[in-house]
Amino acid sequence: MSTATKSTVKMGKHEMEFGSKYLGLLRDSNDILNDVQALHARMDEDGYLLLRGLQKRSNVEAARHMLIENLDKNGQIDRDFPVMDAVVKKGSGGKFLGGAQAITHTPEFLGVVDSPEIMGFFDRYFGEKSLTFDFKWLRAVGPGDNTGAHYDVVYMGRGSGRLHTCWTPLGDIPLELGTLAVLSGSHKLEAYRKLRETYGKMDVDRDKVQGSFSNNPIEMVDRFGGQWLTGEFQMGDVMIFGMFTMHGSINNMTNRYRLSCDTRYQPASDPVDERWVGKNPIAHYGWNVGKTKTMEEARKEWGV
Ligand SMILES: O=C(O)CCC(=O)C(=O)O
Repeated sequence: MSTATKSTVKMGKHEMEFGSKYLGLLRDSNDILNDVQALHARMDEDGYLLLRGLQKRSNVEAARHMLIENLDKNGQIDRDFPVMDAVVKKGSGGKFLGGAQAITHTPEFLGVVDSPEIMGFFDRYFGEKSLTFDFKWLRAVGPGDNTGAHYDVVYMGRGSGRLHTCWTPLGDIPLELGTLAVLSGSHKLEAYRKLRETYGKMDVDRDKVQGSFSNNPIEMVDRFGGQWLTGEFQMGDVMIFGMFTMHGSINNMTNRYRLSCDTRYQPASDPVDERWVGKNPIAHYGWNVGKTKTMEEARKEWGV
């Protein structure tokens, strides 16, 4: 089980208490790490795999250093504090660095997300050679920020049905820094079926709808069931989940950057979503371009 030092967390404007029906702790799957069948059964049951210390801590530390040095060069770090604490300079805020190849294609960064540890894990998990997208999602999440609840399929659903996300903390992340949270049950509970068949069929570039389903975690549990799960993370840990596991993150309540990346893996023999591979991946091209339907409007149409 994960540990937690706080008894409540906030996601957007909403507070949730550990031990209530809304919030619990993630469980890790290290006990079954070498049993591929058990890992698949666990993924099917929980919708995620938390693997502690899968990556080498020294590799993650090197990527963290490189990233903070880059933010510092960019004037985003408050130098009144130790630089490696990544305290956000006044006037700077959160930064999405997805696709910023000057950072995401450095040996330090690739040394984590393309490491033999993670590629080897997915080779074993899929029972065949795996590949990872060339596009890498990287986040420097600023004070007060969080990510709303969503399924990843709406952003990258054009290729393999076996695509998985791997969320990697680039630093030790206590709850107050804003950890990843998954909505257990959202990948398979019957109450989520309509949601999976409407929202889950959407493609943000084709349909021009906002991508995030909700920033109200309480409403989701009350309407559809399941429970939000989160916990503290250390460098080396990874969270792996499928395209239909609803997830988001809790608020960063500190003055520091929460640094993490999310990268994608699939069997190499499966079709690949063309937006995310190649020397200069196309990435999103229609999302938030021109007239965009709000999620509120779309949800009304879908009846969810
Ligand atoms: O790190 C976050 O805040 C969100 C991560 C996410 O959405 C993902 O891993 O797909």
